[in-house]
Amino acid sequence: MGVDRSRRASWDADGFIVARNLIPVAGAAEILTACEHAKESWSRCEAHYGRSVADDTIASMRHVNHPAYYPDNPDGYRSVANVVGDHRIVDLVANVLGERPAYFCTTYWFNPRAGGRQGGWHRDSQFQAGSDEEERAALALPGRVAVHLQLALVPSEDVEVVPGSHLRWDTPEEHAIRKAVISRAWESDQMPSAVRVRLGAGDALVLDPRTIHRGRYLVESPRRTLMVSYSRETSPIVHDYFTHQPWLLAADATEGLAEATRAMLGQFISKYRCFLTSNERFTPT
Ligand SMILES: O=C(O)CCC(=O)C(=O)O
Repeated sequence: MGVDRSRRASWDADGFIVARNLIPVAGAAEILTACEHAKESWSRCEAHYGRSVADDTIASMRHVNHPAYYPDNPDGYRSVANVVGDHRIVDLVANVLGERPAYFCTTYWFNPRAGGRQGGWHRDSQFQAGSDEEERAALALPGRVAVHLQLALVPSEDVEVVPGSHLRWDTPEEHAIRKAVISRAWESDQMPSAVRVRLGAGDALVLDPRTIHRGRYLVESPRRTLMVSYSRETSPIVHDYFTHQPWLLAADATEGLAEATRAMLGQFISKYRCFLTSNERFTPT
């Protein structure tokens, strides 16, 4: 794996990078067709719940690489599932992490049919921590590093980031915005120093979720983005709706997938095996 030092330096300083034309437009179009097929199937029945969780305002589905969403479409399944181990993606993530990444989840982002909104500013850590003290402590743990790789399947400008915010705690102004979830003031357009990321089809955004960031969910503005989330192999096990992927234990789950994807999923299974057999129910998020 060759390290692109300028990319790594941008990542270290800003907490995100953009890789233009990571996947050719035709390749992005093929993945898009397959994801749309999966979304149709998911909107009828979410596989973990066994019933629909979709409504007109929803803007994402998790586990778009679940084989249940591809009945009679094995080619579509392969083209989405193989993104997880695609060397262009894995090498890019390895470049910023400084080590081979460990897969943990896929998400498909799309514009909602109703209830458009600007999206809430957050650090992902705020959804796991009970207090600011806990969140500050979690942010300081190197093992907690995760990476979201967003592959745009159509052009979109729906993610904003505060560059460098992963390296420090909030200013009072940032804090007041991102913690104002109930009043919805976290959807403010006044976040200081925010930059909007513009992506063409096939471009990738790699984002450190410790940054202050948000997605935007506009009805009239098409968005179709496949996100693959990775952490470090040594990151702590977190068993939740994101990582609960028991279907991967089925003998034929990874049959026919690319060797690199099988290796990536195999590593995930080894780490999570004893949790994947639990009957715990998680709320889709
Ligand atoms: O891309 C989006 O819409 C939001 C992504 C995000 O905030 C996240 O996954 O933490």
